[in-house]
Amino acid sequence: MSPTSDNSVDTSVEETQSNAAKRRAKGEFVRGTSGFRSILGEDPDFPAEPGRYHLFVAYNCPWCHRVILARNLLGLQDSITLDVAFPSRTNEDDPAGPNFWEFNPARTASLTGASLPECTAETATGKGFRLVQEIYAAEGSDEGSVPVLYDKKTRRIVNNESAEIIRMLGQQAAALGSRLSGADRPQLYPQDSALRAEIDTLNTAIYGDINNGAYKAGFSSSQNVYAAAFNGYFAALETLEQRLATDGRPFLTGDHFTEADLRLFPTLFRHDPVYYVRMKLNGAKILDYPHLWRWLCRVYALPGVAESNSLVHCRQGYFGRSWNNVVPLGPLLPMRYPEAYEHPELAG
Ligand SMILES: N[C@@H](CCC(=O)N[C@@H](CS)C(=O)NCC(=O)O)C(=O)O
Repeated sequence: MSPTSDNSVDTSVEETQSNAAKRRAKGEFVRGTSGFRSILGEDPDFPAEPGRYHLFVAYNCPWCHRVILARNLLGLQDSITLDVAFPSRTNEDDPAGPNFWEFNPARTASLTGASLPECTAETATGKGFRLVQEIYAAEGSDEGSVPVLYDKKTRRIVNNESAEIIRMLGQQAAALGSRLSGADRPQLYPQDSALRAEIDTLNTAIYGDINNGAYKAGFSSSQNVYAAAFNGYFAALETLEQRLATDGRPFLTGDHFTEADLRLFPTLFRHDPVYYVRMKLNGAKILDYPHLWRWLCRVYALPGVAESNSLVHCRQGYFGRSWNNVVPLGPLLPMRYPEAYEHPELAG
């Protein structure tokens, strides 16, 4: 990962932690950093082997969406197993307390009034844990975030940083038993120093202004922090719109889909049906950016992308607990989502 840092964080991966407590006290949402950072295939404890690794995810989490996208696009669906937590975390009345990710396939979603078929129990540790936090606690950690890349052989956490997980899956896809041939598999971070520098630059801008910027806008309780995040978010979208418009390129760096596209997709997939309302990012819809809209539909049509997520989980997760359990049902026009992503022509 390319070191561009203060406080030794790589800002294409995570945000600086300097004065985090003071910034939070002033109403800024500051995302913490991930503690498990082993690299599969490089760390001798975690060799690349088919069928050995597992992902713990929640579909509404955009960082989880990154790793599920990488798993599917790289043809690793048979090699890497998956457990899916319920999109809303535990409530105040939960015996373990609030705000924990829970594996509970029987839990009812207020949006549908039924359980969610994609949700699973915890099937990898052999312990059948209810909470993600228990998987961390088993290794003496008080972290609790998803995604988690887990080694079923040694029953240990490998890594809980999505930027690193997608990179290592890309680099180890063949050794991990990808069902796709090298020619059919996207090269997410190709061996080309100029292209890698371009991807790194895009990653830093897209992470700071768009992926995490959306949370700074939606979760901060300071009007100034919100306004700065709002303006940064839409300025970054306009820059990407112009980037695609200049030469009509299909993907951000040109003819091929790379990591930069993969990392942008989860946020734009959530913008019109969720973030526009939930994160107060109502400056425009992606539909208002014709090249970005066609790019979104182009990526959505790639094999493995449509099934890599669920807007029902996203709506339930982002609105469920914080909006009196009443989930907004729109947008209805020009058509419902995600069906709208099958219609690049909608952007005119
Ligand atoms: N930098 C991490 C961020 C992961 C993250 O913040 N996940 C959220 C869900 S969207 C989470 O689980 N937060 C709860 C927690 O940290 O306990 C990554 O990209 O994997």
